[in-house]
Amino acid sequence: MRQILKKISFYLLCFFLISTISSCEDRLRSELMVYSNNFGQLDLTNFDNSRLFIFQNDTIMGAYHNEEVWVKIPDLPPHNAVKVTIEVLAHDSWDGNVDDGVSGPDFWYYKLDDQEVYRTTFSNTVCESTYCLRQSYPDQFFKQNFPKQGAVQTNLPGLCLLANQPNGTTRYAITKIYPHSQRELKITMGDELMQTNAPVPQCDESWSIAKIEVSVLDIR
Ligand SMILES: [Ca+2]
Ligand SMILES: [Ca+2]
Repeated sequence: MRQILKKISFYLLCFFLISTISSCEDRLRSELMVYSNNFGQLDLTNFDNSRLFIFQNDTIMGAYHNEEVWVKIPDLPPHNAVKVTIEVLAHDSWDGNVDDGVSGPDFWYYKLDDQEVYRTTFSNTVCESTYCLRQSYPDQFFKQNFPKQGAVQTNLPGLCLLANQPNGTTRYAITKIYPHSQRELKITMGDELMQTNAPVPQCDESWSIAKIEVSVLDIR
């Protein structure tokens, strides 16, 4: 009896090890970074509606308000998925999920090959017991997270309306993996910002891109 139990345990262990190892092998076969642009080299090859400016000693692309900007990344090696990282700076008084027809919601989204794959909101407001405009990020719209949740940097000044405030710009780094196998990838970034009561809405809230990075993956 003891021998049989030993044998069963042995076979179970083998089965566990084999399934674990093969599932590891099957998940990610290769990953290759094919594009990385932080605009330090002023590289705007294959962009549309791009413009650069210097913010806090860093060259970034923007600022945008109710606009789209896209980049095409050609000549990708064979792959079946892409990992896309976008660093977004939300400047000034983004109002997150507020749905009042005046201040928001304030959407930011991106598309891959003209298909929207990600839509969220950002909120740059304070959060107190009597006033707290929630944002969807780090989830997609509609989720009720706290303002600036998931940010990688919050101590940057605003760009226009909040230019004199030390926490007026929030930096987010969004990394996602998507199925993709075409030789070219088009990334379109855009927003739907609302601020109908502001004399200059672009000054009230806008966004910029600090970095775009793409890796091609082989996942089996
Ligand atoms: Ca606002
Ligand atoms: Ca707004």
